[in-house]
Amino acid sequence: MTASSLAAQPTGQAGENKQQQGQGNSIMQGASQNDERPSVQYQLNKKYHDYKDGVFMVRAGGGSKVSPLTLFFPNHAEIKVGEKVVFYNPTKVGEPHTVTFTIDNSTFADFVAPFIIGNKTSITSAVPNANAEPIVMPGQNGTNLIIALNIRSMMPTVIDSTGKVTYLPPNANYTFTGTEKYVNSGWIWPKGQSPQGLPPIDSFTVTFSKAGTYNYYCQVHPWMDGDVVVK
Ligand SMILES: [Cu+2]
Repeated sequence: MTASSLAAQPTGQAGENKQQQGQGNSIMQGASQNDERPSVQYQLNKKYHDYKDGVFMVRAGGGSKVSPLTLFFPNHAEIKVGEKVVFYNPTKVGEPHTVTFTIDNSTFADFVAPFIIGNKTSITSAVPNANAEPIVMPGQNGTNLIIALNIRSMMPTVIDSTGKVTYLPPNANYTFTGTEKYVNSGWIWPKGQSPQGLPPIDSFTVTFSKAGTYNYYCQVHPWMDGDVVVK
């Protein structure tokens, strides 16, 4: 729209626009708790807690098909020693999230990483005639590099105080001792929406056995973060 067409707008039309805005607002006031619009979700984050019988539910993501949300709801949980937090993904489309506790910064993990392979290694798609080829590029000393998904991001993974790495089954139920360097949920998908070939993870349950503040974030959307305060 140009400035001249704006100026030419009859005053009656501007009045109609105002009326439409007013109707929109009145619908929002009557929104239900299942409403996935961002404005409603932000309000829920402040007042909505699903916490009973020692289990605190945290939504990793949410939102509608056209506006998936990259936030934890609520992003602050307060529980008692020995209680659980269950993280799950209620998004309407297949958008994954992780719940990642990086207590020792040297254990930071990205979801893709370069790996060294011999330059004679040939890589062929496992699916004949698939429209797929991995990223391979020259590395140092005559090697090649392949870019691959990082299992320590995709799968539930724990690195303990000695550096020992343990992979947990999908939908893991893990008890945090408070001495870990790294605890990760793996990629949590909305139930039934994990892509073929990836671990079908739709939740992560953590029992906290020691008082403290536990900060976490999402590896896929690093601006998503939250904490669990255990008293
Ligand atoms: Cu995320």
